[in-house]
Amino acid sequence: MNAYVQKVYEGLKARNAHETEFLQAAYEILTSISPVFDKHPEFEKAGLLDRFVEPERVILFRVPWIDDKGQVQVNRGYRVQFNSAIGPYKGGLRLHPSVNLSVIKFLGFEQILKNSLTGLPIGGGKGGSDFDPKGKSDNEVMRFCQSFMTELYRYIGKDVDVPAGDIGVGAREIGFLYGQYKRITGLYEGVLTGKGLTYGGSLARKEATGFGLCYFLNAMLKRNGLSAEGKRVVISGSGNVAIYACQKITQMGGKVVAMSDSNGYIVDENGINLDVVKQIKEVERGRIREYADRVPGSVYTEGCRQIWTVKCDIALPCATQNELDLEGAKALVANGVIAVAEGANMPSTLDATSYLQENKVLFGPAKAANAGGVATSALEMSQNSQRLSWSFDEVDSKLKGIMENIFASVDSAAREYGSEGNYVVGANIAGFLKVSNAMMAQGAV
Ligand code: NDP
Ligand code: 2IT
Repeated sequence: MNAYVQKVYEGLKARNAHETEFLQAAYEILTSISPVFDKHPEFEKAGLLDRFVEPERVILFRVPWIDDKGQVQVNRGYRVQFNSAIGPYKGGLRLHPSVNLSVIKFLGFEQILKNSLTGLPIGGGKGGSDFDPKGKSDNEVMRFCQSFMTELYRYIGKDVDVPAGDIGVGAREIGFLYGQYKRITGLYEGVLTGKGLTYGGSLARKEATGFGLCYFLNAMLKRNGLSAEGKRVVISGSGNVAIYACQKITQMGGKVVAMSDSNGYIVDENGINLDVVKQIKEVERGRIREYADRVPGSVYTEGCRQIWTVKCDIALPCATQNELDLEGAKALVANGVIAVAEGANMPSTLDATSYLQENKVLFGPAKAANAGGVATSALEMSQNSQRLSWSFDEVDSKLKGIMENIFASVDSAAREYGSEGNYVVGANIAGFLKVSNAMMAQGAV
């Protein structure tokens, strides 16, 4: 590693020793972009990396709300405004009991480079809470969202910071958050993305991350003389990203044989019936095990980590961070996997990623492969500013073009920096070049 990069990383480690997810993301990014600092010694004098690894602002707040029994509950809310060099902060809100500052900082840090890769003018941010939406009534979720926004509203705005969905935040939560923002500020503006179609949402935003993942995968396969046609596919998760990845890869001729949730996974050798998954997950908010009760011949296994032992050609981790570890990577390689593309953020551990790459598995890293969601969010922002709505096909074809451009720039940055075929290095460098250029131009801020 470049000596300056190493020094910054050591300092980061000392200051944030307990932030394991953040340090994991930072280690991968800093290792990848190290050669850029060899080429640009002027970056050190400008303290560029010292600034890049510190969020511009961290907002941490109390979220009190009243449950259905009349009892006051308190959660912790976060918004990390990491980097605004190339545009207003942009990134999702996650509601999950595992949320803490380390998780939000890793997501925000990744988001800077992901948003840069889209080619659109959006900076990096992320937020959320340790609130668990599972088992809560609609009214409880509404009261939580209203309380969360009552604190957050003063820090966001259509040209300041534009949150969106992530784990546990979909159309229902965005609606409650939007209503409260409007009520407090009196502004009808595109302050959130992923909105409902009747109040400023964009067609194809719901589908965008999963579809975009498949467009990226397709470009990566094509570059290597391959295609998704006739391939066996395993997808972890059964939420927003997993469902629309399943839909698109099936259209591309792939056969999805397994999906999961945090309790376990199902295998259906006939190919997943996505209508059943949508009914269970989108309509009933149920568990994936119910699929086996409804689809004869399918099998449910308790425990989600073993999903990687299901034989496949293509694996799409679409659930959460570190869900694919070295053991999982070994099982995939032993079964002849040819490609892994990350729908979730940082789903592969560092050693899993290295193992897959060493074994010549095509590896599409999250910040490139799942950028279709935030890219389409930026398209939603454009539509809101214009006060126009584009058709599904118009948004979808822009999304496809963006994902193909992302692959091309990742591929060429990897080559330019002597790491041909290493799309992790390519994504980190390509994303960083634009942000570093903007930061240098804007002076020591
Ligand atoms: P959802 O809440 O819709 O779905 C999440 C899925 O992942 C569920 O199946 C959930 O299972 C599973 N999951 C969540 N946490 C865990 C865990 N700790 N262990 C095992 N399984 C878990 O979220 P999304 O589909 O929106 O997000 C999935 C991933 O994609 C996340 O990493 C997110 O950051 C990333 N992403 C999302 C984008 C978007 O536009 N929504 C854009 C880019 C990336 P269960 O129901 O049992 O909790
Ligand atoms: O991780 C992500 O890119 C998202 N959750 C989507 C962010 C957004 O602003 O659409």
